[in-house]
Amino acid sequence: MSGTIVRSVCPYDCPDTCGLLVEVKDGRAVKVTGDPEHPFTRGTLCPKMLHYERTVHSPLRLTMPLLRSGPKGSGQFRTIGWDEAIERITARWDEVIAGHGPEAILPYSYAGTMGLVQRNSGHPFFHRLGASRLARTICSPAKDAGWQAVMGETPAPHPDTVAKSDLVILWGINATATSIHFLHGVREAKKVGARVWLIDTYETPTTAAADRTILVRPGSDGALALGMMHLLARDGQLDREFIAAHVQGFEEFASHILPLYPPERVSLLTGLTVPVIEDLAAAYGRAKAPFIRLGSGLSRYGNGAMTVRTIATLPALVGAYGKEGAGCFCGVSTGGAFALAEVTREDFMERPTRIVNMNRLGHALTELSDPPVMGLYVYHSNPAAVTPDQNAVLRGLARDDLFTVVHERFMTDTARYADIVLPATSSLEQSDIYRSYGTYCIQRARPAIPAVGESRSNWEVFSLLANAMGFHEPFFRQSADGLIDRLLAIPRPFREGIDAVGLAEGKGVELRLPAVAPPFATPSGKVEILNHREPEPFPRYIPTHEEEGEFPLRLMTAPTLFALNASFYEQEELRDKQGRMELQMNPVDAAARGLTNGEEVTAFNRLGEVVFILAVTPKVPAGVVVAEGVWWLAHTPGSRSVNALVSQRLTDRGEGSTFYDNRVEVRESL
Ligand SMILES: Nc1nc2c(c(=O)[nH]1)N[C@H]1C(S)=C(S)[C@@H](COP(=O)(O)OP(=O)(O)OC[C@H]3O[C@@H](n4cnc5c(=O)[nH]c(N)nc54)[C@H](O)[C@@H]3O)O[C@H]1N2
Ligand SMILES: Nc1nc2c(c(=O)[nH]1)N[C@H]1C(S)=C(S)[C@@H](COP(=O)(O)OP(=O)(O)OC[C@H]3O[C@@H](n4cnc5c(=O)[nH]c(N)nc54)[C@H](O)[C@@H]3O)O[C@H]1N2
Ligand code: SF4
Ligand SMILES: [Mo]
Repeated sequence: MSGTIVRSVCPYDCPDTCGLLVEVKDGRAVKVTGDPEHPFTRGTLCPKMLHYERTVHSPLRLTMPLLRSGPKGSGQFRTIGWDEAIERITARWDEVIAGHGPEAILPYSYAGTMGLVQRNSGHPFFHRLGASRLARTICSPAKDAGWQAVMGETPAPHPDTVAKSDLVILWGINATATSIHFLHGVREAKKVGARVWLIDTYETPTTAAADRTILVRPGSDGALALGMMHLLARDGQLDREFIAAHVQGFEEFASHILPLYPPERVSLLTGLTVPVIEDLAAAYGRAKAPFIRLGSGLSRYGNGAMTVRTIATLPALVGAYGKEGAGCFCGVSTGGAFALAEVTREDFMERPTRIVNMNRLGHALTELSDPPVMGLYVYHSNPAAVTPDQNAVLRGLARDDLFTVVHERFMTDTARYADIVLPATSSLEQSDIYRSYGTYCIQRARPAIPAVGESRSNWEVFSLLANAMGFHEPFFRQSADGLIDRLLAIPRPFREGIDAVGLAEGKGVELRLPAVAPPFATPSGKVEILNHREPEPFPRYIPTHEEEGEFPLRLMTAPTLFALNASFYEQEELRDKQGRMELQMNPVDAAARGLTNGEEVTAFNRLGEVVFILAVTPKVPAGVVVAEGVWWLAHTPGSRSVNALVSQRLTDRGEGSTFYDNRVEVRESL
């Protein structure tokens, strides 16, 4: 190697939050590898990040601010300078505020970068402005709500403890795509005899990591968990001692709820046969240390929070919580590791402003009044692609009276609708501090290369905007590194005794592990099967939005191995690995419709129509179709991508997205 090696962090919305080694030559990143010293990465990267330098130095990178010169959506722009861009933005915002008040301005951001400073740097600015706030609930608030209803703030076990398990259930997670480093521990467990079950709605690539894969009817996992608990109780496989000491409400649950879920009924609800349900329950009951790794897919339904709540109840019945190698891993919450309020600055808000749910952007842009949204500022998110009800979102973005600014690395589907596009730095060009939602690591990154073109980081742009808007708080004039230093100067129990030298050197270091053992971090100190703070006191099976629906096929909007949400589509090689934008369908469903493999088909429902290339495969059960990836419109066979088929309905708790709770019919494309 002839370049310099610089440590960095994978900025994407992935539970692994890998440590990177970046080889830099003449100010360019030439090679990116996994950091062998990072405790979770252990030197390997996923297929998406193997050539991150191709994203960072892509010829498609935006390098100059742009001003729209054609109709919205046409992608016609001319370059302008930063001064002009900032002047135009603030002048137009002044007009919007004069006419409609500051709440007519809506920020829209999510997780293009996960670094705490860059990700949250718009909050202080928009709080100070008095803009509408965004409820950032597109990902997994229902999962959090479900977990919290039972376990409160109880932390997740260390992900590596899965290696000590003798039964691993990968439940609604395509870990090969979405958390590949977690499988390291799973392989360790297998080496010493653990069995691995995968529960999904179709045969994902993660099937290869499992001894046994079972496919449930979409959204029915809560019923499966109830069926398992019914059998554990019937067969005397309960940990009575643990229940007596550490569980709230079990007796009532056992007498009122569990009798409602005999295997025959659960078979009807889940589509699994009685013997499969019996096998799973018996394996779970027999295991010494059963470990559930719960994904987010099954929480993106009208019953998503209740499903997670029900599954979170299961380990309590066999005393798996607090036992090494056992329990349930939903995700790590290390928010407490940093004083994040120092970044988000809610105190800059004069009064609590309106909150708009990000899943309902289509509604917000087309129907909201009092005030209507007149100014939209999008940063590190691509709502034209990733947000439910694409047709409503695009109708909104096409409004001539809407002033849209998009801060992006690429000319995304959303950026095409902007009045002004601002070029964004990539993670290798900016400073940040990262925590993770899948590991207990934190890591600091400093720029590895100079900014590409005239691109600027989120933090820098908000500093410019704050200055131009006349916000005189010194907060807006500090550097991102200054703010990171400040965060690190505020002590937190999570960071006590950590490897501060390693952290300063840019290494991934582990936080102090919180105890998972009882008493649990719930109001009662127990696992709360009974929870009176919830609208429903006990877990039970509730139907999905689309339990019965007008259209016959249930649509899975699943992740792909070769992209992350709508990111990585700039890399042609990764696109090629996905092939074309496919819809996977069972041979029986294809035959019934006279459809053949490889042809163009149109999937449709009340919300829209999307053209896919049909992939006929037995890996998908009859009655289900699967569309992996969130494609950019430029690469689709038609004019829309999958989220044109996804509704703006929300989850039972947490106001989350319901990406998986939709139905379609499919016909040959004309
Ligand atoms: N390669 C890749 N990695 C990613 C992402 C990506 O798009 N691609 N996205 C990132 C993001 S933002 C997130 S939030 C995480 C999410 O990663 P996960 O936690 O894995 O959740 P999902 O990706 O939503 O869905 C996982 C699986 O749930 C299955 N599923 C859907 N409905 C049901 C159901 O009713 N029951 C069961 N048992 N299974 C069901 C889907 O088929 C899918 O295989 O991954 C991150 N990592
Ligand atoms: N059909 C379907 N839709 C989905 C999902 C799905 O599985 N299926 N997953 C859903 C989930 S779980 C999530 S979390 C959302 C994710 O939604 P998003 O967070 O919007 O999606 P990403 O594609 O991860 O990132 C958006 C953009 O951020 C830009 N970006 C990256 N770094 C920076 C930066 O430092 N500054 C700026 N200004 N821009 C930057 C990237 O170029 C990228 O275009 O998508 C949701 N949508
Ligand atoms: S596994 Fe996740 S964190 Fe690691 S390199 Fe891939 S996307 Fe980044
Ligand atoms: Mo997500």
